[in-house]
Amino acid sequence: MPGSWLILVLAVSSAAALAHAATVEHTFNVGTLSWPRICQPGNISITAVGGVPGPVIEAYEGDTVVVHVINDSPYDVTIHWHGVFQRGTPWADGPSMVTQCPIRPGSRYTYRFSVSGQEGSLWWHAHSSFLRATVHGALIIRPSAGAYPFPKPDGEAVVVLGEWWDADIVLLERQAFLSGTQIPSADAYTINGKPNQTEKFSVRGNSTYLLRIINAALNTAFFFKVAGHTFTVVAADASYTTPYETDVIVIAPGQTVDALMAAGATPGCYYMEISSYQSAMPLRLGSFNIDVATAVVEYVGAAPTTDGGQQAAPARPEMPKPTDTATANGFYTGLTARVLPGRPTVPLAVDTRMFVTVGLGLSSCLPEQTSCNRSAPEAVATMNNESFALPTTTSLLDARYGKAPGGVYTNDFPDRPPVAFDYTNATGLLAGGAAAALSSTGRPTTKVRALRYNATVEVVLQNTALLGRESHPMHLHGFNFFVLAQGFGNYGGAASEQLNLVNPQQRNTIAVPTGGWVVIRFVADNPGMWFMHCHIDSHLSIGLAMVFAVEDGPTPDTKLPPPPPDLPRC
Ligand SMILES: *[C@@H]1O[C@H](CO)[C@@H](O)[C@H](O)[C@H]1NC(C)=O
Ligand SMILES: *[C@@H]1O[C@H](CO)[C@@H](O)[C@H](O)[C@H]1NC(C)=O
Ligand SMILES: *[C@@H]1O[C@H](CO)[C@@H](O)[C@H](O)[C@H]1NC(C)=O
Ligand SMILES: *[C@@H]1O[C@H](CO)[C@@H](O)[C@H](O)[C@H]1NC(C)=O
Ligand SMILES: *[C@@H]1O[C@H](CO)[C@@H](O)[C@H](O)[C@H]1NC(C)=O
Ligand SMILES: *[C@@H]1O[C@H](CO)[C@@H](O)[C@H](O)[C@H]1NC(C)=O
Ligand SMILES: *[C@@H]1O[C@H](CO)[C@@H](O)[C@H](O)[C@H]1NC(C)=O
Ligand SMILES: [Cu+2]
Repeated sequence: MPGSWLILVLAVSSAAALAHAATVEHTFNVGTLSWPRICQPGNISITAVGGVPGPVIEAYEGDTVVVHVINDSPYDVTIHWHGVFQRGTPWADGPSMVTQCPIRPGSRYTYRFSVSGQEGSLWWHAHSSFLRATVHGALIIRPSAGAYPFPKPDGEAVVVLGEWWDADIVLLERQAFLSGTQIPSADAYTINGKPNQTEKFSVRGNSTYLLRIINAALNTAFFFKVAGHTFTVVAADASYTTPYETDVIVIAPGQTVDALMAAGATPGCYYMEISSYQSAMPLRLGSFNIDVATAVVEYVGAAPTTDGGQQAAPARPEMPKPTDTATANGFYTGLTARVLPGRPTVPLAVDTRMFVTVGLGLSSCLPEQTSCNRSAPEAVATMNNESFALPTTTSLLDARYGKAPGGVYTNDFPDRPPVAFDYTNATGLLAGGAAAALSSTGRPTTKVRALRYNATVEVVLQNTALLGRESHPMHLHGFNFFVLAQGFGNYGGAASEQLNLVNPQQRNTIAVPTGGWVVIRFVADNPGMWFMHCHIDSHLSIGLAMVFAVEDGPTPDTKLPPPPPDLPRC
């Protein structure tokens, strides 16, 4: 019975940021909490920082953030500050075994970094095992000058979208690994940690609210609507966008969207609703939760609306179908950057070009997968036919800093797939045998791509249809990138595809279209070891990742700093 687990009282202290405060300090007690189940009565033990979602970190651009993490949970933990550039502080990025060894149970570690050159909504989350499911929260960066480049909203709300399992997520992950299967689909979707029909937002009529929407779900992209209301998207991944009017927001795991919502409807109650976007083709019925999650948007002081004497139910929005790729694509491609003076512009001369396939293929069980069906193939995820494994004894950044990559990683992540093929034609793939040729039979490897300091890097991410096509939200640590173009089918090369070099959206996580491609570009001016991976945890755990090793620059402040003295050891 889970109730017999050790229940700790968690204290979360925070010094609220005053305008222009230099340092924002928090203490995160990662511990075991007793938390209400969603699908059955009673509580379950979860790992969290005070609750789900955890505390909001609020800072002003230029502030220093200090977070003391005390690990009172039974699991190894690290925290990643999703979207924060970590310029000069690559050791604070957080992915386990990439930039640090995990914080062991009973240990603590203090993250210190500054939030400079970016404004908007970001978030923090565990970056070890699947703990992100319950260990996450918002990280808000307000403009230091106090002014947004859009009309000041009357209020704002953090809206964290999540997935919930009435189970210990680390145990589910372990079982999935041993059996070579995926974890079951979520028991429910949540809004600010709350199940269907429980979260409430109060608004005043004729007011405008800034919604800071964060997709913290492990494995699911969402459609987001509010009945009777439309939105003006003003930022995505903490990068300002040209105001974009829409009645539906689409958000993949890892992404954030800042949207203004005018509370201009007839005063009353309206449902906010999320439903899943299922990009996998062929659609695997039964592999996802078809439920929705709703929250109530209630106008303050509105007389209860009645329907023949009965109190009327709030209006519900009409959600797109789960397979509505046209709506997802319309939103994803509709965003462009709001070009502001002093902000980065697209670098025009490219130094390093890569063409990287991303997708799922087939493999066979590893010896340590003791309950795996050895007569059936299992899913594996690859980039350019390489399936990524984290090192186990030394973090990548440690190995790089100590100039001892031997046995930890190799510098040979390929710039192209081993064979060129008709990437997105499932019929052709089976007929031509490419699926078999690109099925990974070996063990996953730890290959990184070295980048010269300050190189301009362009990467085409090409989805494959080897084992069905699917939209993969690819997240790059340490940088924002410009999204120059995206489309369906096979990438045809810069000559035939129109690149937006004027006002492309900037992101840290891009949903590569299902059966399609995207072109991204960034300047490698941040020395470190930077993870690029699918933000669907069930794909990351089967290898959908690689690492950029950005080399040192010419000056002292462009060289890898030494590790903080209290960095956890393996
Ligand atoms: C269940 O969890 C809630 C929320 O954390 C808590 O208030 C309540 O005391 C818990 N109930 C039990 C029986 O532990
Ligand atoms: C909103 O503004 C309109 C026009 O000024 C006014 O008629 C209406 O009463 C206002 N509604 C609320 C809820 O304040
Ligand atoms: C979620 O809430 C909506 C709105 O009340 C309701 O119609 C729907 O049946 C609920 N769904 C589930 C799975 O409970
Ligand atoms: C293992 O896979 C084989 C081949 O797909 C299948 O026939 C068999 O039923 C599977 N065994 C179990 C225990 O699922
Ligand atoms: C896909 O491949 C099949 C078999 O090679 C071929 O007949 C078909 O024309 C291809 N489809 C497209 C759209 O190229
Ligand atoms: C893809 O990788 C596997 C090892 O995982 C290897 O056996 C196979 O030959 C590779 N495919 C090609 C076309 O190189
Ligand atoms: C980085 O590259 C830009 C553009 O190519 C150049 O102007 C700048 O001087 C470079 N900086 C360093 C430190 O090499
Ligand atoms: Cu993925």
